[in-house]
Amino acid sequence: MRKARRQSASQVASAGAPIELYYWPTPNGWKVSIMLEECALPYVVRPVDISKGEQFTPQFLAISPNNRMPAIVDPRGPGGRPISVFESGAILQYLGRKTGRFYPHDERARVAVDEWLFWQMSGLGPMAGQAVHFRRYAPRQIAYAIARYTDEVNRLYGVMNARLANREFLAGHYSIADMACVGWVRLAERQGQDLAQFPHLRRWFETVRARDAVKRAFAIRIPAASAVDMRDPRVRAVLFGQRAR
Ligand SMILES: N[C@@H](CCC(=O)N[C@@H](CS)C(=O)NCC(=O)O)C(=O)O
Repeated sequence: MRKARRQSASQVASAGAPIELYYWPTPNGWKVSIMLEECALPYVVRPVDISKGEQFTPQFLAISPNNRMPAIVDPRGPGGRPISVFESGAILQYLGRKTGRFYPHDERARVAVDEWLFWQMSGLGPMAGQAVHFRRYAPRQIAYAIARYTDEVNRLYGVMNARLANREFLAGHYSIADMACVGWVRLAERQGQDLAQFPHLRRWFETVRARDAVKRAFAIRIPAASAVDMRDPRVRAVLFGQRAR
């Protein structure tokens, strides 16, 4: 794990110990960089090069036992002591509780945010991930698998589109639920989706991605990530066919 070259405004603005963000530029990583930027929390990016297997180092597994990024270490956690958090949904909720922002206290409003956050975690993310895998990365094109996941993502986009027909954001007000979804919709084309079919979803996507914090989060560059070639057998051996260790 190396330090990112670029530091955003909120990273340099505060003199306090920053939150460490274990990160690679994917939709799951973007969720957390967006929330950190939205809350102007000081943070430092610790790239985890998942194409090289850095997610399997003992140091990383100690904070993220599922060998997946993102994860965070907050040096000023509960009781003023450090805490690590893995799973992007848990991180968003933690940061929401810590800052009191984008995760309402009112129980009805919080339930709505949780519904759409869990919907993303259990539906949109995994299904879109599988759609991309079978459309782009599988060693051969399997029509049944491509149709199954592309159709399911299409259904999920339809659910979001209907939800957004009469409200600005997924849970009413802008929240961690929107942050969880926007990175996936950003990659709609790779999932075989056309936003022209979903006008309310497209309006929401344009609104969310135009936010300054979201722009800053999407602008974080990890040069090694741009250089990854998913056809490289060494990369494929790391990422695909993982079994219990
Ligand atoms: N449910 C996890 C999923 C995270 C996840 O799938 N991360 C991927 C990149 S998007 C990863 O770290 N992959 C490493 C690997 O496959 O070994 C979360 O939301 O945090």
